[in-house]
Amino acid sequence: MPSVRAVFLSDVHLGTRASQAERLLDFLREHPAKWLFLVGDIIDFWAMRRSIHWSAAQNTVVQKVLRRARQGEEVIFIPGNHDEALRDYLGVVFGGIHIEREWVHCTIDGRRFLLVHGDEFDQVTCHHKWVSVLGDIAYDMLVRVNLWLSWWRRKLGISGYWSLAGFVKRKVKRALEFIFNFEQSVIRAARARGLDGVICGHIHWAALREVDGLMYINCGDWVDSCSAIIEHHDGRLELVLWDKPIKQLDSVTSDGDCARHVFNR
Ligand SMILES: [Mn+2]
Repeated sequence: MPSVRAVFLSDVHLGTRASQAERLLDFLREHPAKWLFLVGDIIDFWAMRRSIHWSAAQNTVVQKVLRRARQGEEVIFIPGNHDEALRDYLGVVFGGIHIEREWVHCTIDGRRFLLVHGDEFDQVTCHHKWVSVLGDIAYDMLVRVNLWLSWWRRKLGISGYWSLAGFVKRKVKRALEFIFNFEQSVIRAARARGLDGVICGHIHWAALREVDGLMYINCGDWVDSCSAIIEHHDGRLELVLWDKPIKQLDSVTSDGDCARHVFNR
């Protein structure tokens, strides 16, 4: 029996240097499943128009996915905006992989989830993958850097005060508003369809929590956070961060201890 019932991945961005293909391979190896859902932006055709970075590991990711489909795993690919070229092939099955615009996944305990990439709910046209929240220490550091900046501004005869921390705070506030609006609109879509929640990607911000009585689940990404959602055999959904040391990547790993962070639910 596979180790989990379902695996949900999004935003792998194959074809770019940032894609964490080795880590993904390591994760996939340990998570054979009955269902494999690729929730968009798996291959970054946008970036590949400018330049292509296609490593051996990225090749292996494609091979492994095809192999899993061949060996009977149900593989569903929901194209995102970066692989929207594949949206011309909705309903098509190739290599055992089903291309779908959206999907409703039913967990073993009977909950029904809307699967979409999520770009259709993105109110802002530009792509917010840089989103991050600063902690107190970073804020403190910014204030100090700003003192130094102000000193230089005075030296250079630039008038007026400009706050770096203020600038970052405005940015973070806008980022948080963006995430909030995104969550609200995907949840609204799931509610309109009478479902129990949504599983999406797109904003590179992994999440698994209740929003207004429905489940908001985001797969995160394999560019920065290396996160995935899994469904256990009892229907329990879990957010997994795959940030354990990989031997091929750094040979100086201390004890090979699995730093697999498990979030609630
Ligand atoms: Mn996207």
